[in-house]
Amino acid sequence: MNTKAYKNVLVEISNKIGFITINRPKQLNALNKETIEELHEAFDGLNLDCNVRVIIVTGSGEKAFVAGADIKEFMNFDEQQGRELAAKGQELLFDFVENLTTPVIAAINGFALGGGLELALASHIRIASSNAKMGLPEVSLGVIPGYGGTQRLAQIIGKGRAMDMVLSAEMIDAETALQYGLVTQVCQQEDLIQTAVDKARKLMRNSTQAQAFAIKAVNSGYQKNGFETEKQLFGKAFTTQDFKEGTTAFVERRKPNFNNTAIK
Ligand code: DAK
Repeated sequence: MNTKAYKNVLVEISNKIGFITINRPKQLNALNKETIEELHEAFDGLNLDCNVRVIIVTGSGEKAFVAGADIKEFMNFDEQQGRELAAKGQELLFDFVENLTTPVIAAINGFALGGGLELALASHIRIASSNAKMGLPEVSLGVIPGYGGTQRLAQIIGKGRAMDMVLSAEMIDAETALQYGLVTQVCQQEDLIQTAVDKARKLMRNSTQAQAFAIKAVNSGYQKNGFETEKQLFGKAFTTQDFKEGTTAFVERRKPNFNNTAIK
């Protein structure tokens, strides 16, 4: 067994499975810039390692997979920084994971919100524990999903359900996620990693080369301009008063007071 530890991410290889654990449990594994960079390195390393046939990504602790991008970090970004980080984040992590040649299973062990759900959406297979809660709360913060969520959620569960989740900012539970096809399996939290390992073992019976081709073929049907539009509008959201209000309200633990009479 090999292990490599970063500051915010644990990496381990066991029986041809690469395990990545996002390890900021006190912040509910929120994705700051450093964690995104470490995740990029970790995924890249495992993908290039011939001994690794499947990657399982999960969150540390019992409460969260990832509770979103780190709000405290991005709340002071301007339009340019927002657009750049959206582009960089997508390139380094979300598009990167989606296009890996090694199958990636997201083992969703609790809250998967915002950027956390977007990471799960970029993964090839999603399995959730029964306590998991999933959602894209961005519009409650005055911003929109910026890591591919507006595109991948609709691709996976359909436009109608995606619109409902994105516009309401509401979370759904694991059973609803299963019914929507957002995840393909639900199990008890204590069984989650074993369930993901069992799935990984099943994947390993098949041709790695063919799986790499299949990932590419499936993804190629979804390459559209929507991702570009998402990046631009995400950046634009950073110029609004509502974004400042939404993120400040989160930090101050109060409800946001949006100026909803403003001209759109
Ligand atoms: N960022 C930073 N800290 C977070 C966090 C987050 N997303 N989520 C939780 N935390 C921190 C809390 O602030 C708290 O820290 P302390 O106050 O103890 O220092 C700690 O984690 C524990 O959280 P709570 O005390 O709030 O725990 P509860 O059980 O009461 O609530 C919760 C759990 C998951 C319901 C709640 O923490 C929550 O609502 N969290 C925020 C969920 C959320 O809105 N996530 C962000 C969605 S927006 C970008 C591209 C994409 C994005 C961003 C940027 N660029 C290209 C720039 C994506 C944005 C999002 O993900």
